[in-house]
Amino acid sequence: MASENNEPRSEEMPRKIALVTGITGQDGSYLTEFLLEKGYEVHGLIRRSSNFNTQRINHIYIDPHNADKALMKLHYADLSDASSLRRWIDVIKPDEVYNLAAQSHVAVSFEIPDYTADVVATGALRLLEAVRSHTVDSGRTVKYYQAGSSEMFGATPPPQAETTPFHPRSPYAASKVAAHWYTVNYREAYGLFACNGILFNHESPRRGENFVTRKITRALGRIKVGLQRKLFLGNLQASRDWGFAGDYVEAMWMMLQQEKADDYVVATEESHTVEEFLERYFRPSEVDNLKGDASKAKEVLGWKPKVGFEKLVKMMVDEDLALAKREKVLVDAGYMDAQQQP
Ligand code: NDP
Ligand code: GDR
Repeated sequence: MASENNEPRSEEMPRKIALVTGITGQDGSYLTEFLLEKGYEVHGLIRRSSNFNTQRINHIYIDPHNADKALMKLHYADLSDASSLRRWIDVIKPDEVYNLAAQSHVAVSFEIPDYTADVVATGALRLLEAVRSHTVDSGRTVKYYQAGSSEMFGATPPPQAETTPFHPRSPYAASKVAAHWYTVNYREAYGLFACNGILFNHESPRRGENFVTRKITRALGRIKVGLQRKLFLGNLQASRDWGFAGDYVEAMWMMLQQEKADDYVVATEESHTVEEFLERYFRPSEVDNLKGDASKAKEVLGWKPKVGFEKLVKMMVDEDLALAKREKVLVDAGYMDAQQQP
């Protein structure tokens, strides 16, 4: 079970420090909220973008000049830049590192395979190496979490557990398999406290708008208020085990609170299909059916999902309907183009 020493610190106990890559993403935002709630100081690595990319964390951002209250701090870095990773680890001296950064879209990985491998596979290796060399030079202990994926199982039939063989079906999934084994190797070769979470799909109102669940709920809201007429989808035969991102970030943290570093499947153990189909969205090779077996996480970590499929869908539909209504106000006032599609 999770140890208790991560609760908010008393005056004399130093706060735990976490470093989160991918902090601006769906999971990064939920994990940061969770860790701040636990009393951590959270440092996030963000990449430079010509547009602001911090929408998911703006609500928890406090200007660093307000030193007592600003417990989330942001730094520029990139998983393709090893020097930035090592430098920030030396400066921040984290107790825990969560590697959530990725080019995380499976279909897009067929379009940019080289870049996907560089960030997802070699990026993880760069971060592991930065952590390892920092621990050697400083004598400190740093725990590492790697964001693995059910996509690694790919063509292997369900239910998929920790012992199920990987059979990746995309450049993204093959890169995640490499990252998985780099993590195992650093644990075995150097004794690093490094864990792989093998997480099945998890969604939320903060999900990227080109993943299928969000694409559907976003369109539903817009169609309902008259901002959109059609929704184009791909393979509706595909089955996925969909959970709520807020539940899954807790499992990440729990893994790093154990005595021993290990790998865990995190899933709801329920599977559902996508309900519409359009041929032009078919991918070159497709993952048909994913349904996790999370028995180990339940037994060892004491983790279980709080939000089921129906509650998740309702949560996303409600939020996207409210968002579409706000958009409608802007369209009606002439501040936004009605054709502007997500
Ligand atoms: P998102 O796509 O929402 O977030 C990805 C994050 O990675 C963003 O913060 C993004 O920054 C950042 N990033 C992308 N490229 C780089 C780079 N080169 N250097 C530094 N940061 C970069 O993903 P999720 O939050 O949904 O997922 C988190 C992790 O978990 C990912 O590794 C994903 O592959 C994995 N995963 C996700 C699952 C899910 O169902 N959500 C299931 C299993 C695994 P920016 O905001 O600038 O784009
Ligand atoms: P996935 O998520 O590939 O499982 O990867 P996505 O939501 O993109 O696809 C799920 C399934 O829905 C089918 N599909 C469509 N997908 C998209 N994006 N758009 C469509 O219009 C559409 N129509 C049908 C897909 O073919 C697929 O079968 C997600 C990512 O978060 C990964 O980073 C993560 O590792 C895995 O989940 C677990």
